[in-house]
Amino acid sequence: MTKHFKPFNTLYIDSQSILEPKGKEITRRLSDMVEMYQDQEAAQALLDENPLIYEVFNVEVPENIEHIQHCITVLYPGKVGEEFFMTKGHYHEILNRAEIYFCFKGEGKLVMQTQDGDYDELDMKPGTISYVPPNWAHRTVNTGNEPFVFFAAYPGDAGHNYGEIEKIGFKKVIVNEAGTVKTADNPRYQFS
Ligand code: M6P
Ligand code: ZN
Repeated sequence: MTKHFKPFNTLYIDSQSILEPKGKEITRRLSDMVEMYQDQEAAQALLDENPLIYEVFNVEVPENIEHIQHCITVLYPGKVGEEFFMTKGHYHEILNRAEIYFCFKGEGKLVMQTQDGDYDELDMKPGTISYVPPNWAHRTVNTGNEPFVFFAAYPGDAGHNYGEIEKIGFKKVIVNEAGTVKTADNPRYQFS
């Protein structure tokens, strides 16, 4: 008889921010992504405190096309200057791999772009299911005052490509402007 991969449950315990069983965790503090924020003076000033920006709790499954990677991200509230805390953001290494997000706590934006210059963003709140189609880079931004918690699932072989985004960022940045959430042009991005 063929030995199949066994089905399993994972439990996310929101009150403790833990997955059972525990998988690979990624913790990103300001020092891990300081250059990605627009206001470098504000970023440097916050470095002593080095706030925790987000944590990713991965469920361990094989990284191949037969499987579906899935994880919980907890993105904390806060700002660097006027720019809201955000994930680094990435294209998939295999560019045409899609992703699905399901938000269950907090609020934020899902910022997306393609390599040929398309840009889009979606609002996320508890209950929102967001579809990131193939070829779109994606980043989440916490625009609220509480942790923004969402589930993500994507093909097992997708991989993460941070290269270009780590240097330049997305076309747009999400900032606080007099108490409202605003999408502004990213000055580092070349507009044609
Ligand atoms: C989501 C998914 C993960 C990703 C995480 C953090 O949960 O897209 O694959 O790792 O967000 O985003 P990033 O890897 O861009 O820092
Ligand atoms: Zn992804």
